[in-house]
Amino acid sequence: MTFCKGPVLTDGIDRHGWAEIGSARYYREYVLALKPVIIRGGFDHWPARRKWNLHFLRDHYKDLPVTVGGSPRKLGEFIEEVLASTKDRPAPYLHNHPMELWPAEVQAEISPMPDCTRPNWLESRWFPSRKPLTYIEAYIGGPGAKFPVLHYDGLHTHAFLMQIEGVKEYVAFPPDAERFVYPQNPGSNVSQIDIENPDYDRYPLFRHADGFRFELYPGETLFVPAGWWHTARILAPSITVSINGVNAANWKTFFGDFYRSKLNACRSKARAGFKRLLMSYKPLF
Ligand SMILES: O=C(O)CCC(=O)C(=O)O
Ligand SMILES: [Fe+2]
Repeated sequence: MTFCKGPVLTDGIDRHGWAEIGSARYYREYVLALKPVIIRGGFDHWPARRKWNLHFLRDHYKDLPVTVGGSPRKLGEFIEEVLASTKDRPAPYLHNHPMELWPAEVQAEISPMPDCTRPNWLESRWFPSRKPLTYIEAYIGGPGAKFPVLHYDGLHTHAFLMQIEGVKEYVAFPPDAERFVYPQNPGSNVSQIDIENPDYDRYPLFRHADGFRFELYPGETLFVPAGWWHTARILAPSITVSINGVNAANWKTFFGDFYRSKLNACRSKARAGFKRLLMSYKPLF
């Protein structure tokens, strides 16, 4: 069965060992070119690469708090469900879990970030924001689990997805496929397409989208460049860690989005303040 019928999905993503390609060629041919690639051997220095699997996390970190599908849970209980997950009866998918919520000793096991994620200007102290903008997230799920939407990452950041255990299948469409994937609103980074069951009557142009479909295996890092539409499903019990990034390749689009989001936040704050002022106004006569 294919992940998605209709569009042309080639399994032709490039794969390179980090030592073989080296940072200069990687940066020129993939990062600056905004071209997806899978890098092997980028995070062999992580203790997590040797130690982590679902049984290890269940046994060693069973009391860690997680929120799955809106409800608070303990990691150990959740992983029991993942181990019993099947394609027909999938366990819920823990996705975008902020690693900063877990103890420093756990975070140390996925540190430092691979060189293929650098330079990452979100890590800079000089960035005009009071708190760090990098966000490292964890994803844990079993067969049948899928990421909820086809999207590109918010604020036009790049995504780097490090696969620690299990197998995932991704689809990805280039930024210029926007008109084929029907964003929810003009300018939205979320598509209306249900990738596993596309409604071609409502979204006929989706048949014309050209993209990639490929699998991600343990030890591999997937680079999803800014603006690339993508989503994933799990084929074998899976642990992934991600970080988002900004560098010369996406600085302009990132900063445009960042500036607009700050402006909109200021505008709604000002509107709320003005409304409060009007409500509290009592005529003197
Ligand atoms: O591996 C996945 O589930 C996809 C994650 C993703 O695209 C995201 O968090 O933005
Ligand atoms: Fe994403």
